[in-house]
Amino acid sequence: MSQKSLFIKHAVDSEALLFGKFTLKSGRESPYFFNLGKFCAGGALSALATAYAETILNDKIEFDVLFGPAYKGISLAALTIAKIAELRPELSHLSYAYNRKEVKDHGEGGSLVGADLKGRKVLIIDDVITAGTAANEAISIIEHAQGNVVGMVVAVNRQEKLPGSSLDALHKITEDKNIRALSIVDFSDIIDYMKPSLSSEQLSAMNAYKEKYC
Ligand code: OMP
Repeated sequence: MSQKSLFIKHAVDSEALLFGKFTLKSGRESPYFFNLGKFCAGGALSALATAYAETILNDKIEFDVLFGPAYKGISLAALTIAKIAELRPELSHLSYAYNRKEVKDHGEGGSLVGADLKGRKVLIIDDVITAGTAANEAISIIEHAQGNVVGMVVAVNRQEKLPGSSLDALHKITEDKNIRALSIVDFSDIIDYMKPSLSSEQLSAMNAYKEKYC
């Protein structure tokens, strides 16, 4: 089974990938939803970390720090950087960082935790990209800390085109910044893999959504 198919199978088994009617952050009504929070069992999380780690390693992207934006990105960055060290011990020096949503005014203070970002090559890890709002916020945080963003990896690229652009948010943002765009799977992979298991209504809703927004 390919890495993409295996990931989609895990997502369906964990009920992270659902089909029906869902309202997105953008207000759009979508026939599918990917809820990464459902990867909560140890085995599923290990498979998730492997899928991210292999996507990153196969790309051969060079980076120093894996940055996971709060909240969901935090555990993703920790799990994935540990999995990379497990798969490739020579990369054990790579580290991770994340932001807090609330600035801490005691102890070490500040809103960034983990590896220093200043002057380092930073790869952003996140769950899903739709309109790119979360991605742009993460880029601002890293640039403010004088880190150099070198790429972005997501589990699911929903491939929805930005208004007035021929590109989806992941490719528009990464092309504008001249950085790498990585995803474990895209919306089109989900349609391909799920085709035999969806009802004809579900499949036509998925194709209609793709036609309208992608
Ligand atoms: P953007 O910030 O618009 O790119 O949307 C990404 C965010 O939308 C994710 O981090 C989630 O909070 C949420 N989301 C999902 O988790 N899964 C989906 O399938 C779709 C969305 C969404 O609302 O667009």
